Amino acid sequence: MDPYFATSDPCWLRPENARALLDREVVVRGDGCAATVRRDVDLLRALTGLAPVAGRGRVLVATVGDLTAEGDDDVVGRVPEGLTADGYAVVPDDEGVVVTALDERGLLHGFYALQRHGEQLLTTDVPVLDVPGNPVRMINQWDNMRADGPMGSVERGYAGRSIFYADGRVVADRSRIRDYARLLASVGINALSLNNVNVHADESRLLTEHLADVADLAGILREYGIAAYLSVNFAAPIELGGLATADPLAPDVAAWWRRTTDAVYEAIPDFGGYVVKADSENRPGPFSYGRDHADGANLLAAALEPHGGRVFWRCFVYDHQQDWRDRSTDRARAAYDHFMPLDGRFADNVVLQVKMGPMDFQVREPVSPLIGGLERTNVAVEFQVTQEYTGHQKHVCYLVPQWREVLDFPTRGDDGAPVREIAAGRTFARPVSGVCAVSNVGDDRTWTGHPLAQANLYGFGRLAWDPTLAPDVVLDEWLALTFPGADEVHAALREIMAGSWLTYERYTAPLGVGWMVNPGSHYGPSVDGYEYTAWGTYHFADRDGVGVDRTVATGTGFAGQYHEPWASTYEDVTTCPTELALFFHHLPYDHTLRTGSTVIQHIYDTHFVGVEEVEAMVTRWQGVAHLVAAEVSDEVSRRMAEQLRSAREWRDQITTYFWRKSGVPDAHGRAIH
Ligand code: GCV
Repeated sequence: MDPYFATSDPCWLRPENARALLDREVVVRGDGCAATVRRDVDLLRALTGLAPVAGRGRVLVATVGDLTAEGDDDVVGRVPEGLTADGYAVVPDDEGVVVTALDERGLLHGFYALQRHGEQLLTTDVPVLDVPGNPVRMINQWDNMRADGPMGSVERGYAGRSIFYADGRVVADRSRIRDYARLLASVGINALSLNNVNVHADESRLLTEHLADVADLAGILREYGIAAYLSVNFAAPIELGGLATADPLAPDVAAWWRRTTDAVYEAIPDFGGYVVKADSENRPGPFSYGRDHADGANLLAAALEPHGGRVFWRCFVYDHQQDWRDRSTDRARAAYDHFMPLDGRFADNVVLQVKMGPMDFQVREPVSPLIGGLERTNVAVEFQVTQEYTGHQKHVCYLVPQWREVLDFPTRGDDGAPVREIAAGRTFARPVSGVCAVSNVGDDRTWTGHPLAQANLYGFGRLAWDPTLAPDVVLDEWLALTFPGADEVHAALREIMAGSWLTYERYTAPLGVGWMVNPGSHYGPSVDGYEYTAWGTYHFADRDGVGVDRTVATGTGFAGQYHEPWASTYEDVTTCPTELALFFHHLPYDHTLRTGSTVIQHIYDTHFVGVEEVEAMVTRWQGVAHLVAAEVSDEVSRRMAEQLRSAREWRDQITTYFWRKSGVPDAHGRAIH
């Protein structure tokens, strides 16, 4: 029998959460994802010893097609309007409930919903419908095949080594991968890219030499309704094919991609497609041949198109060899400047994958203007679940509120479409749009290093499925499933986690200016760490003020990339949201913000308050730590101690730096060094 989280924490899939389901007779029809449901029910019964209890009723799991074929017209007639691919309905009948769907993936999602909502859903007396808000719900692994490269086993990974690869090969024991697929499917993820977007020589060969292993991984994912994708090297025709060029307009290059892609589909008929990072941070791309990114993306799209595959083409394209003396070049502008002129030129199976902000997953950024700008191109908004700039999974930082804010932003201004509608492809009929996120898991027993960081993986999946879910609702779901029955623990963790993103923002880089982290690692404070580098990530602090002038009138013009009213709102310092004041403006320290506080006093206040909030978190946690299993509570306690140390270091470096620069003392006379 397959293992069920044999070597790891089951996260939110604790077998006891299935009790209400297992108390009932479960009848499953079908042989695709339905077979997975059947097997998981058997596994759960074996693990818990729970058998159907007389009088508790039965749960029938079957597609609409199957019900119709069996003559269950009454149930089919009561399926609510609006069922779509991957979605499910739960319909009460005389014997209990029927979980039904148009396809077997939907059955799988319904099965996990029954575990999530238990008795409440199993005893519904009205039919319930739940369909995904986004067609594409993708996770990107940044996993490398070797651990000895500069970025280790998982680039920006904070939870141990890759669960997929070791020593240049796909791991032999794939039970952990199956458990991961189960976790992802349980929150509705339907696509997974298997390797780092920085494709090194080993990973490049996944496409050719290691194809049998990839097919095996794709087979595991298929059982859980997840399509496998590979990140590919744009220069693969040279690297793997021995050609002299990777020019997207060269016929032999196109032929190589076609042949190679045909072979992939022969091995994996339902392969999802490619993810590409090109002309970005030393990755090869079409620019080397005087071509643009539409030429590049369409090359791969043409190879994938006959098979129904897609290209996720990343828009993280900027000059990372900038001269810090040059104040006219602005990294924030880059994605829009490169891709907006190409809108309408991309093939139908190209999806532009746009990071949520114009820079790089900072704790606070405005929404990328490219998301609202594109009108004739599929878009997927990219989030980062791994906590690269938000505390490396040593700090508690529940990111769902940040993502929800991005998804709610009415970026197109007057036509009111929030990012979530654009990502869902509901504006301009873009059928393969959606959301993607960089994974935060590794082979750590808890999957995520910090046990509380599991909430971010859970939360991303839930928001990808339903982008209107409230962050607190998602948090409550996660708490109930992860710490079943522990009300005191829930109350404490709710307080600790709900506002932890804003707390993190308070004690790190102020007012949207970003960075101020140690170069390379991106952990811990170093105010000038990136100030005189080529990365385009500056704060321009001097004795008079700080911030980046991105206005049209006097700055880089970035504010002008937005639709109205945002262009004017950001342009004008009196209307620019306070939390983005230094992202858009270079302001004197004595400038009075919309909050009534000066810039310098705001910096002092938020940093002292941020640390006080972490101190309160630690105290709150200490009050309930003994109620949690020791292996979890020790891990949380250890990491919280580091969070407190680090937050104090941030506070002290930032307040001291700005006091020394400005000479303005703290109005409240607190200790600055
Ligand atoms: C995978 C940032 C990270 C890199 C990452 C890159 C990207 O620059 O620091 O590690 O590379 O983003 O998203 O491609």
